[in-house]
Amino acid sequence: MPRIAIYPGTFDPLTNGHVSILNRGLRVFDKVICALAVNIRKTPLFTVEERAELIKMSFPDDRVEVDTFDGLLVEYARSRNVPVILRGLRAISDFEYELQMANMNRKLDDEIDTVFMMTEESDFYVSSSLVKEVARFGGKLEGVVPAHVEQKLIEKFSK
Ligand code: COD
Repeated sequence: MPRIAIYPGTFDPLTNGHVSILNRGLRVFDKVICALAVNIRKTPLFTVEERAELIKMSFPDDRVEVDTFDGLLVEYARSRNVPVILRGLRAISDFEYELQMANMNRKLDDEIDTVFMMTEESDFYVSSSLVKEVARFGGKLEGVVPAHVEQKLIEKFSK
C-alpha cells in the first residue's frame, strides 16, 4: 500500500515554507496530495487555477498531486480514502489554531490523523499574507517564494 498524505491549505500563493513541508513530506510519504481549499473565509488574491498552477510548476512530478476541495476537509480525506493530513507548524500562534483544527477533525472522523512538521529555521517567518503585503509595495521576495511565484506576484500587482 503506498503511503499517502493530504497537505491541505489555501496556498495563496505557494511560499518556500510550503515547498519545504512538501519536500520533507515526500521523504516520509510516497505521495502527497496538495489539496487547495476552494471556499474559505479568506478572500484569495489568486484564483484556484492560478494557485494550482504555481504548485504544479514547483512539483511537476506525479508524487505531488494538486487537487481542490470544497466543504469539510475530513469529508474530502474520506472521499480520497486517505487518513493522514500533513500540516506545517511555525510558531505558538500556529500551534493553537492547528491543535483546535486537528482535534475538531478527529472529532468529526476519528480515523483521520494529523501529522505535523516543524518549519525550517529559514522559513519560520514566511507566510502567504506577509508575502502579499511585501509584493504589494514592491519589496523583493528572493529566497522567500519560488522565482515563478515572485514573477506572478509582480504581474498581479502591476495591473
Ligand atoms: N513553514 C512551515 N509551514 C508553513 C509555512 C512555513 N513558513 N507557511 C505555511 N505553512 C503550513 C501551514 O502551517 C499549513 O499547515 C500549511 O502550510 C498550509 O498553509 P496555508 O496558510 O496555505 O493554509 P490554511 O492554514 O489557510 O489552510 C486551512 C484549511 C483550508 C486547510 C482549513 O481552513 C480547512 O480545512 N478548511 C476546510 C473546511 C474545514 O474542514 N473546516 C474545519 C476544520 S476543523
